[in-house]
Amino acid sequence: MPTPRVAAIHDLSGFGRCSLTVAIPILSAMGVQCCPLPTAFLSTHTGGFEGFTFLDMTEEMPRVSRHWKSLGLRFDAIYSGFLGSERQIDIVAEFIQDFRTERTAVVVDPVMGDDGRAYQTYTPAMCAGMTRLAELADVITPNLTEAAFLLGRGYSELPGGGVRSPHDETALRHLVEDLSLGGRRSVALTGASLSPGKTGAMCFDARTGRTEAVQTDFIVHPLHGTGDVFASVLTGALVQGRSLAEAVREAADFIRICAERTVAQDLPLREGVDFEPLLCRLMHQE
Ligand code: PXL
Repeated sequence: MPTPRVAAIHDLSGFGRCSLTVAIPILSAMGVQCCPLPTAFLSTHTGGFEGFTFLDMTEEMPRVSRHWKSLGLRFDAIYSGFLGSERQIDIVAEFIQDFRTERTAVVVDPVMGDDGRAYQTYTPAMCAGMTRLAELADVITPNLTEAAFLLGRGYSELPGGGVRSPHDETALRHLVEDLSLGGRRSVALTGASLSPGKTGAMCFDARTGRTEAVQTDFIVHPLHGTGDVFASVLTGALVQGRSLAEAVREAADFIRICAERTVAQDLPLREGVDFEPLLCRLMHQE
């Protein structure tokens, strides 16, 4: 099988393990070529650090896209995450329209917020734009906060009022079905807990029409960047030809072992998931 290729549209945060500093090593370990299209360069991520720098890459992105187009590049997946400005919504939408083929998986991680609140740099207009962008996706990977934003619902209207877990299974199933836009896109809703001490994802697979829960042991919250680790492993597994449920299982299990390692060392949660020594677990023998 030729090496699959993914265009990864995320920020590059120098410290704090998220976005491209997670996506590039994870996809590489999985035997997937990652082509980064940075949305911003930050000194750290915006969750739990003060005084971070932020270089907006909006102007550069269409230039990169035009060059890649002139080279005739093709991607097995287009995977987007944290965006740096409202204008980037249209730039990423155009990128998807330009590069999407029959065999391209479009994975939109609708990064907007957590714990019921938007991230510091996200405006209401960006959140509204993210909902439009996510309509182009084959697969979305929201957390519960992002699910509320996508559906225009209050966080407190979600299963468990957003904050209490475990969540009601029927309510989670209805939620992913609502997020699927009538079965048009697949959904992996993260942070879904079906029983005490467990967490994982509730999935809707648009290919089969099936709704399925994937659960693993709950280790700790809030561990920064778990959403990025999840969506990166999921994207890697999808381009390797796995089903949505198999890809979600691999992502959830990898996060669990990384979270165990992070907590065992008592590392600051804002420094993210201590995943590097565990990358070998994502490698498959040829
Ligand atoms: O993990 C999501 C994320 C990605 N990139 C940046 C962030 C965050 C969440 O805070 O700040 C820069």
